Amino acid sequence: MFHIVLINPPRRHVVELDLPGFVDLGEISSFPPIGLMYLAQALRQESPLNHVTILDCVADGLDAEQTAQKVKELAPDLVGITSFTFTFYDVLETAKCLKAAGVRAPLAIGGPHMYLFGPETMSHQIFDIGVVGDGEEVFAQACKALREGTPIPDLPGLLHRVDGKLTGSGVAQLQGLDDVQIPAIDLIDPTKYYSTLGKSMAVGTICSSRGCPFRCTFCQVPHTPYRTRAVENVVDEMERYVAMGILDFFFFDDLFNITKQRVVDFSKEILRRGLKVSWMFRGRVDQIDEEMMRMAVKAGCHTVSVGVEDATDKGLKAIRKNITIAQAKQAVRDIRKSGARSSTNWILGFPHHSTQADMDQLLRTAIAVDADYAQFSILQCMPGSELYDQAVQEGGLDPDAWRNYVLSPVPLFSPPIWERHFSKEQLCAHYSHMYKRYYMRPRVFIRELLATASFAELFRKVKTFCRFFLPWGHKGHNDKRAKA
Ligand code: B12
Ligand code: SF4
Repeated sequence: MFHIVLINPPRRHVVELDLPGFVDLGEISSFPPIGLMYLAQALRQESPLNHVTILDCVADGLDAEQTAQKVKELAPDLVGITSFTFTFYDVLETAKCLKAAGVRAPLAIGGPHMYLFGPETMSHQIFDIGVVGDGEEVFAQACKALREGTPIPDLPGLLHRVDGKLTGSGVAQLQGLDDVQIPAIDLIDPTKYYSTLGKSMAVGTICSSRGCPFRCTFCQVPHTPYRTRAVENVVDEMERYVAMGILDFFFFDDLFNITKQRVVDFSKEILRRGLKVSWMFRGRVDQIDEEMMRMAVKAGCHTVSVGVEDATDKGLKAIRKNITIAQAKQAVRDIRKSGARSSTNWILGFPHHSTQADMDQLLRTAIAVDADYAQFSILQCMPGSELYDQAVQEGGLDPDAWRNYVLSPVPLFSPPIWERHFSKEQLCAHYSHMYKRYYMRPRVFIRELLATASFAELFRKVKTFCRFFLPWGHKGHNDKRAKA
């Protein structure tokens, strides 16, 4: 047997802005590490000799040292760790603890972080193998080579060292998703995962597509071609969860409703199989209409989250969102008519947000679109996005800030913000103001009360309200971390 341990590392030092009352989804939810579950299934598929364990330190509440002890007890032949750029400090800490605990197995790293900083990450000699992109095929090949004692192959996206020198480049990309196996659901304990945002506490997460064909200027979603899975295959995965008693689903696609027809076909398949499930998805406003929503709701859809981002058609054109405010209003109306809940996302601090009037307009538009929930965030330009390049060119962002963080991560790193017209502090003040003004409206209170199904839900809503709106509820991340 060749034992591979895949680690979802502790998340104790996530890079984020110190925003008052910010609700981190990670705090009110715990989701299965699906990237690792896909990898695990691909490894098992590659050879029956591969035995895989997934160690989810977030769900198990393990710190880096406890993780290292656990891994040591498992005595693996190969260890893999997943990373976001925003969690890289914890990833490196975990890697160091593994070595300190005497874990000698080769260490591989992958995850969304590697798209942005593959070579920089591999400059930490502690990592033996790096994967940029879809891990299934290339990591299985690397694992096979290690198991059989042959050289690691040269494949796009597979970074490794030959005679101490880093080799490999490019991005690993699966051509289609239909050959990808359903992730290894049996390797996780579904009772550890929950979300207070779903219909029930126990949730399953599914990715029915990868990539996105759009090119919004602020977004650094890995620009890989958009690929979808067949709806039958996605519903097969749902059925696997249903057999384990999980009936509520989050679709983690960047773009679920690429076309209305796809949502209709998916809904029909759920209805055809008679599954009593509930689900929510994230998508675009231009592929929503009443008919599609009615079918989706019939099949269990309860919430739709859409990115609108900016206040005016001119602004939306500037960020290349390819939608209009009229479409956003119509989509929210259609979602509401169908009986589902809607959530909109908005961004403060685009380079064309230059005056107080622009900020007022953003809030006015959000209120006019009037979704059940609005999420505001401050523009964080990440390498890989067009706005990041523009900010660097104009001298608005230090081009080395993120790179230096990756080369020498520090625990309380504050993400660099493009302060083109507003300082970080001013943006944070606008952020708080927008949340207060959006949610302190009688119609929002009434809607929320009418939509509250249980005492537990009411309690959660009151708690969130207190965090935002009462002086003693205001706690930023750094405050929480200082206490930790
Ligand atoms: C779902 C999701 C979440 C979930 C996480 C659920 C979970 N348990 O994983 C939640 C909502 C909690 C979340 C939180 C955050 N997220 Co998020 N999230 C996503 C999202 C939409 C999908 C991720 C996913 O499941 N992809 C599908 C799987 C199949 O892909 P994958 O995980 O990348 O895995 C594949 C490869 O990367 C590789 N791989 C992965 N791990 C490993 C390990 C090894 C050893 C190998 C070899 C390969 C490998 O193989 C896998 C299979 O092909 C992505 C967007 C995206 N398109 O990736 C953003 C994304 C990952 N999130 C992002 C961010 C910034 C965050 C936050 C930091 C936001 C914030 N400021 O709060 C927080 C983290 C907070 C916290 N406390 O942890 C960024 C990361 C950017 C970066 N470079 O770090 C992304 C890319 C979105 C974006 N464009 O900004 N997120
Ligand atoms: S913001 Fe959404 S639609 Fe735009 S590129 Fe990113 S994932 Fe695609």
